[in-house]
Amino acid sequence: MLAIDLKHPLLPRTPRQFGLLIDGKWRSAQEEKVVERTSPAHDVRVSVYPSGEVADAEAAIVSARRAFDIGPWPKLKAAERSRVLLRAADLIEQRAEELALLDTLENGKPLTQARGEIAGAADLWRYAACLARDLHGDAYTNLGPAMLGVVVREPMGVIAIITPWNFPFLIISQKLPFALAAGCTAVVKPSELTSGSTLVLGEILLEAGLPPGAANIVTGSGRQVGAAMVRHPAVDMISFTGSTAVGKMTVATAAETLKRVSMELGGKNPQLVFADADLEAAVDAVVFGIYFNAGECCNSGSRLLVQREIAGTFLDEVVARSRAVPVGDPLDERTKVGAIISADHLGKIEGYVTDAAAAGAEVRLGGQRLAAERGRFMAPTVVAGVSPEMAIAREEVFGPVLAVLTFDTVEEAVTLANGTGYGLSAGVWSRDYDTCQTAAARIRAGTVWLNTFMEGFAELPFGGFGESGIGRELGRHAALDYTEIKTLQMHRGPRSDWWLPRAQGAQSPLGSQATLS
Ligand code: TXE
Repeated sequence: MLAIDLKHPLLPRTPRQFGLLIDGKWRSAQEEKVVERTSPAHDVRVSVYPSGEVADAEAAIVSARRAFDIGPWPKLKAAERSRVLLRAADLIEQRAEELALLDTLENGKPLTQARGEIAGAADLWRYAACLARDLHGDAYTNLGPAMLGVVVREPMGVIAIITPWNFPFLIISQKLPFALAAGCTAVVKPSELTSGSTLVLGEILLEAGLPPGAANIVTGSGRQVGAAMVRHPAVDMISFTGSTAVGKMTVATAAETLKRVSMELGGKNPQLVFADADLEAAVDAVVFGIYFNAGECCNSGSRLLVQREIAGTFLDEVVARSRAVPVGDPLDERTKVGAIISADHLGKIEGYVTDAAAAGAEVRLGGQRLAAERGRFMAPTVVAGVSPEMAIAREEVFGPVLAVLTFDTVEEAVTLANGTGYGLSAGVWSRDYDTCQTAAARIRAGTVWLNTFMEGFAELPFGGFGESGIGRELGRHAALDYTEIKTLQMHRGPRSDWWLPRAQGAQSPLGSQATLS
């Protein structure tokens, strides 16, 4: 039975109350309804946010539109925008413990891990601040002596940002600072399960000097607030992270007003382990890859594809190390895997394992929820003997459940790797250069890690092929995605090219003389 410490000094005695941020002011929802969040690890009420309605979303959009059309945000010099983003990064660091604790209490992730995410998020705000200073277009001087072509990049406009519950503060920090760096204004809707840290970010942005309306935050359900943002004609672009199902719906609705979309959706990411790999490093990465964030991670390495000649011993070691993973109270600093986000989600995870077993797979470890004094926890689970057509091999389980398949050749490994509709990321483990390069070239995924897994850098683009999404976050592309291109064609010198030909030296009643240059 997992022990949960209800007397932990970091557990709040009373839930924290939040408001909506609209036009630089905090307010309650128009209908004064609220959403209460209970810690999935402790069953204690930790946060209360307004349950926004369509009218709140509309007020936020009007504010963001005004802040874009009238300014001042899009009209500021990049250096001034950059300074606000840098101040925000400093304030994020000053309030890091508070932000990490909120994400831990609302999501159930280990506090030690949440601290790392907040530090990573501050780095993203700084990186976006750098990009703000270097966003520029192109000049074409090769169009002949009479023409200068200038391609300018302008801010895209009002961005609706919709985020999920698995990395609340990190994911908003993969979007909002880049949109702001480009000069856009935003309306943000965090997940109704984990809105706390995003609302604290609102306080930080006001303190950092972001003008009213440049970033608005409306909490509430996806169906009400999120859908209203996607439909609204005054929104120019949607940046969404969440399920593939809602992502597809969002793209369809956004098409009615031809909004730009950036979609970061699910994954069913394989780790390919070849017999010649550094198996010690590979086994550690496999265990990390599936249990990090309790497997509630789009990049989770949820499929292990292992070469048949080492499959037996490698799998034994995966199982042994999985058994040793410390699951428990997220406030305990020794914990590596915390609670599952919701009761429904835990049931869904267990369902995948039950169905796989019924279809003939072998549950080598775990397979069900763990007995705990409070909260909801899933046992680290290893399912072997999985075949490619099983749901556990194709669908995103989003839990600490590893599906194991075997292969003989590089060809077969690549076919298995590409055998789902997703294409977010993959890991390849081999000491052979050719194996690594061949696999990396042929795997259809936005990121391929070679002899490492799930490392992330602000500089490197992140996003998916196929049903894993549209567009890229992070890297230079992130800020460019929030710009619109405008072409300026500038004639210089006297005209020499007339639509209706004119005689050399002919006088015009307009006072000009036709000249040939
Ligand atoms: O996601 P949703 P859920 C996957 C993962 C998980 C599954 C369901 O497989 O098991 O999705 O999670 C908002 N219009 N991922 O239900 O519903 C919603 O309020 C506009 C992968 O939480 O997609 C939230 O803010 N918005 C993923 C956000 O969309 C709507 C991370 C995501 O919620 C909406 C999370 C609507 N009609 C889950 N309906 C990843 N890529 O990392 C909901 N929302």
